[in-house]
Amino acid sequence: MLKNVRTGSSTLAGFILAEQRHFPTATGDLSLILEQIAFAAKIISWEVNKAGIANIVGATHSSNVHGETQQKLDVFANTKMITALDHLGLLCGMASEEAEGIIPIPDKYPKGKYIIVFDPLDGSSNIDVNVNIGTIFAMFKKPSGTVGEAVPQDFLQCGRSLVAAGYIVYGSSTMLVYTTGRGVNGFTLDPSVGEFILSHPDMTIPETGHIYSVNEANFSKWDSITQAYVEELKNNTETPYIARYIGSLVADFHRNLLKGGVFLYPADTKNPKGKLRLMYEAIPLAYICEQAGGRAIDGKRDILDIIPDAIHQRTPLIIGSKRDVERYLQITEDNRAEKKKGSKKT
Ligand code: P6P
Repeated sequence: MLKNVRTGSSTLAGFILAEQRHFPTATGDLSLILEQIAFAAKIISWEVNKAGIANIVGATHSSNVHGETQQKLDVFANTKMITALDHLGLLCGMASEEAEGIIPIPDKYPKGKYIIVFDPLDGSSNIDVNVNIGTIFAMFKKPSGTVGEAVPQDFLQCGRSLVAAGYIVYGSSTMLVYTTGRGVNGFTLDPSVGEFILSHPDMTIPETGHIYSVNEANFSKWDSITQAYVEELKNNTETPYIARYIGSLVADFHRNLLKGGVFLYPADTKNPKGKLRLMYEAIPLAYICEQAGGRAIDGKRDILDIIPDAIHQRTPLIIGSKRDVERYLQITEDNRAEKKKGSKKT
């Protein structure tokens, strides 16, 4: 339980240092990386909030590794994250949605023991219509524990090995939410002083919610389990659910974290492995969600138990209030039992 914090008067830097005291072997490396991420977030927030004026909105003429047209802010945010971190001597490699391979630490800088994966600006297709977007990050230690350049295999760790995860949501205000394994805390940027201030201490997601977030235009592409699950949410007479879907993962997740509910981007016939990215979208949000008392699965397994095969691997994602997510597993189990019973009769 979080003690001795004063909401509204604790800066992110002060909070990070106070938290560090709970890790006796801490050297301060992770704390500095987190503060540099916050520094990059402030710069990205500034650009996002003036995008329409500075003509930084809109697409570049380039596309990322996935063939998606890169928005100018995508490229800007990616660059800011890299340059805020690459010279610290605390990281041995980075991976980003905006880069095909791993991003090496330049030779002129020392290497450290941490690895970071991030989506510099998720939901960027919403930039032009002024809808909330976000940055997502997750951090691991280099598996062998030695320093030196990270190799691709070093990135392919399951979420249970995470040392930190967080996101920044750029909306009506800019919020940074993160965990290092001792609960989840949220900080709101006060632009008048340029500081992230503790505004949401010890965030917990309600055990069950009344919000479901999914793109129902894909209904006909889902499997029968997913269709039955969403139909049940819509027709739940005990606690009527409402539909809220922004089409920006960080914004949809953040609302459900605060209010309770479930977000799902299931596999479908168009995206049989799911649309969202495992390493730098699902795993960090799953870590945060579990730390806040929720749950995150790919439809069968906990997201945090999945060992990635590739940095840009996609996954189905069902994430949010524990009981809402577990209902999906229950429907899956019931369906399996029905089929088994049916097969015995024939
Ligand atoms: P759809 C944004 O492009 C994104 O990657 C996530 O932020 C968001 O949750 C999802 O895709 C929206 O996808 O197919 O519903 O537009």
